[in-house]
Amino acid sequence: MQRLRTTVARLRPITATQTVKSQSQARPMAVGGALRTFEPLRSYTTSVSAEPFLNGTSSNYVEEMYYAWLENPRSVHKSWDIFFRNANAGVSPGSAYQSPPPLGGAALELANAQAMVEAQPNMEKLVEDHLAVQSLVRAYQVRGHHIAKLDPLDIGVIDFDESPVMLGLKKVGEKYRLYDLTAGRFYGLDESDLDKVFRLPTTTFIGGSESVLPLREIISRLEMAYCQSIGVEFMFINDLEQCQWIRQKFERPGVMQFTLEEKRTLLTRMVRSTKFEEFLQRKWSSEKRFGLEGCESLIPALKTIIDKSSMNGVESIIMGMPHRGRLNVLANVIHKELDQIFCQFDSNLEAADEGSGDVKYHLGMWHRRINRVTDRNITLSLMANPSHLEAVDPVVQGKTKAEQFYCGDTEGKRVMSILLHGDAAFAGQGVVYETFHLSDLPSYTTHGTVHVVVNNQVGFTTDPRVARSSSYPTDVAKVVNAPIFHVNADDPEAVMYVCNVAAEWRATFHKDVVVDLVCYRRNGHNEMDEPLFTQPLMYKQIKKQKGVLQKYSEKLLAEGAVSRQDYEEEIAKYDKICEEAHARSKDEKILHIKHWLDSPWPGFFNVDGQPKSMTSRSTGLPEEELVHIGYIASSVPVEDFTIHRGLSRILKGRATMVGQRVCDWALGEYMAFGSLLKEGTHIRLSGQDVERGTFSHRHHVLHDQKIDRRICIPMNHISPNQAPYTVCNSSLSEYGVLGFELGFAMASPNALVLWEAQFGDFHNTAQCIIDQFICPGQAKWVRQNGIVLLLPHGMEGMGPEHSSARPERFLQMCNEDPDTYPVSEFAVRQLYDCNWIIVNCSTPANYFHVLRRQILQAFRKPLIVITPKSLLRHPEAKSSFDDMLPGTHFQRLIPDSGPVCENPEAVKRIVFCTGKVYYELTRERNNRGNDDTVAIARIEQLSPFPFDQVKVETDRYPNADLVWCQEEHKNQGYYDYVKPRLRTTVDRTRPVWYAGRGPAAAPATGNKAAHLVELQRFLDTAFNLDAFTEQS
Ligand SMILES: Cc1ncc(C[n+]2csc(CCOP(=O)(O)OP(=O)(O)O)c2C)c(N)n1
Ligand SMILES: [Mg+2]
Repeated sequence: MQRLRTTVARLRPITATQTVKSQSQARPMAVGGALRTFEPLRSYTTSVSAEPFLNGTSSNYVEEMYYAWLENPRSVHKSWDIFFRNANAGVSPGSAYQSPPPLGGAALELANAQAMVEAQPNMEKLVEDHLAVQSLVRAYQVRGHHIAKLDPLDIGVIDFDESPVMLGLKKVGEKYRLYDLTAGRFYGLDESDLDKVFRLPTTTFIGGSESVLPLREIISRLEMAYCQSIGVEFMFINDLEQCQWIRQKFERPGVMQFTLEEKRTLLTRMVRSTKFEEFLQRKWSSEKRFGLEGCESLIPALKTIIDKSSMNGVESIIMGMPHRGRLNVLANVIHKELDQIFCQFDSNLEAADEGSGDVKYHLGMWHRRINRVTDRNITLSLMANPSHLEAVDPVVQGKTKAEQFYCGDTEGKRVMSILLHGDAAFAGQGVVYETFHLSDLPSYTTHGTVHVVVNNQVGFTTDPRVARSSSYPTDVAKVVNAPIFHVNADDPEAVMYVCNVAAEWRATFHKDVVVDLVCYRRNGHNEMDEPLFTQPLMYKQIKKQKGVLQKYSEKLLAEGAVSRQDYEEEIAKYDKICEEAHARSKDEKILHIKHWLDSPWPGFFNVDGQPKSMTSRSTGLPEEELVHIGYIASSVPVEDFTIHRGLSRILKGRATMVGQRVCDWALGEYMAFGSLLKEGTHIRLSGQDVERGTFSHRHHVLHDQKIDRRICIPMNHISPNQAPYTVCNSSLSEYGVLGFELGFAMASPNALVLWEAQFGDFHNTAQCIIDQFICPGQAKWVRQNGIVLLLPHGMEGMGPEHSSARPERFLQMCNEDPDTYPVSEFAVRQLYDCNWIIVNCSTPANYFHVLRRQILQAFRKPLIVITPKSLLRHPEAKSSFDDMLPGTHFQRLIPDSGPVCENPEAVKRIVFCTGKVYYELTRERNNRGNDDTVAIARIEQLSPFPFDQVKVETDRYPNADLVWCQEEHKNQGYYDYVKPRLRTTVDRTRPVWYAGRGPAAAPATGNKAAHLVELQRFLDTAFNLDAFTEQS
């Protein structure tokens, strides 16, 4: 705990009389004076290289002169010319100076030379002193945050890699000399220089309108700007304009002054934030609520960001946040009715909606209101989220992107996102990094997110010392050059200031920014936890800590900014509001989860929130439309565009297929996308390498072979009034990108949003999005979502990776009862009741239909498509246009239409299968000549299970035994899912046999020969009509 972060404790303010009256900001300095002295000096072993002379990072007039000299050595005085030449040659600044050559006639030359020799020591000292001042300024800008008074508890758990910055006066002999602990060096300035006046570098704004200041004042102002309640971390940003912008926001004298009205508003917000938690504590002392105590200034912080953003034209803000302070944010930021929040504490409340619901501190909310400060409309939505910390981050980004997209907000001026984080989660969860990496990608950027970290310096029971390796929990943000504003949350005015700057930063540069609210957690992790078990010293300190409201109200009362009576009235007023809401909440008997919806879809459902139709329309298309889309898919619809020769062949092949009225997989997908676009449905396909397609089959983006970055997307040339098509290669992330697409799909039901995994097994790094959002989203949050997952799958002898999309996992999470034959066999009803749809199509036509059905049906369910690899080019995996014409549908089951139909009674076996193995089975059947004794039926839609259609097949072949055949290992694939359902279908009157690989730990063998042996073995079993006789 006592791992001190700075030497601040060793320093004491200098007492030397000040010769210049401080012009610094009106805010008082906590240390009392500008300079600190220290003795004895700690010895530092860390060697930090001193800043090299003229290294380009120090920009003052010397630097300007240096650049002028670089361009033209004659443009500067000769003495500087020599100085720079020597310095450039590696001579140290102190030795770089040489007297210049004589300038005039002999006598003059002599006199001048003499004068220069005499002036030399002064000149040298002058240059060195200015460089020293410049370094000093820079040291504060770079490392001032290390000694800012950020921690309300002052227990400093931050451990900096570098020695802490500390400027002070070190006693050397009789003199105090200015010393930089970090650099481990003297600045060449001493006490006697404190009252000397220095020209300020152009890289600082501390002078305000003055260009020169005494050294003492320079230091004082730097301390004021960088070492009070705000620690600004920004010098890693590699953009001079942005650095200058930040400098002027924090350095300009007097920037942190607030009007009386602003202070009162701030106090009111603090009252609400504090009293809300107190009220909950009073009423429900034994309920978990993950209160905000210790970080009450979060509420004014968020409100400030919202006010400022609204002022800058933002109309909609999408927020994501974890448990801490969530109820408070709902009440005081989103303005959820208090009675609706309070009634959530009543465990007897009956649920009015379908689904299992969720706990109160996970629910979302959507609210449009007038922003009182700006008098403009603003929509706020807080996304529902699971317990999994940070998982909601990419989802918020995706939803924000979608809203920006739908309102044509290409620069993020109208829609923005705010993400809240805990300190432990922000540092620990990889999805934070993945989300940051989306922030500047063209198809994923939301043009800047404001991140707010509730940095209470503890995660559950774990200290930061063992929870992260970085100094700050926010270091991850540096990867995108986001400025980080650390602020002591016990200083509400400082909090308000940085939040204003953060919102302005976002509005100006459209880049991410982080506000790190350094605070504490007054209670345990939740209100039931005992924090003293694990954080004894910290909590002793916390127990002594005055609440921030008390501190701030005392400050305003002392300043006379507010009267005691007004303050007390404000408290009483809010208490009354809470009490009245509490009384109303008791009348609530029913809990409507629908009232907690974060993404309403106006107009999509009927007034009762039900689908407008429960019939299934044909998903087929007229022939001329298929031909037209086929033509686009096989052409380059722009002039003078040179495509690769190999691609020309592919396009020619497509044209031939269109001529023959058939589709392969890629063309089937083209037909589905193209027709939906034409009908006005936006399509967004995202994932790694999706533009070309991992298997080089898709080619939705054509690249001009002669002109760099010239591309053509034929899918956007289908028809003049079509919806736009977005196809985007993503960053190499699954968790982040799938979360993003899920969020995009939440914004509107009228878009087909697809995420494709490079190989199906990679979806497991996005498991959290699948398990926590996609699978149970509707049950938890009554929120439908039509996202499509394309998961390449298939055992092709390519080894254990890349073989399995793990269909068993998805199937295991279906909400359907395997032991009950559905009362209603109505396919649409089944779809409506399921939590997600899982298909493994064996034909391009069926893939085409299922994609179209996804949009044409009147409700939304996630669709998991187990997609093929070798079938993309399999000569038999083609569909005739006949299977895609008007009147045709997605086939949940494809029955055998071969010779077995002629005499079904003679059929000895029905082999049920799904996906690619069908082609292996038919080939084997042909080879064996079993065409009239073994029927093969393909279950194309695994979930919801087509009980009715399976029954038709089992009834059709009354003398056949039932076999499930799969290429996956027995403990994987579909067997465990299908078997009980087949048994239920036949009322358990017939056994279900298994033909496939045995159980295994890995999805596939790494040995191609072994793969082929396994394949042949299970095909033998599938067609050996005696294979199961002994077992029966
Ligand atoms: C991904 C994930 N892992 C673990 C947890 C369990 N958990 C809940 S809160 C918490 C501590 C969070 O600490 P921090 O992020 O600092 O937030 P705080 O509670 O301090 O506000 C943990 C580990 C979780 N919710 N999510
Ligand atoms: Mg924490």
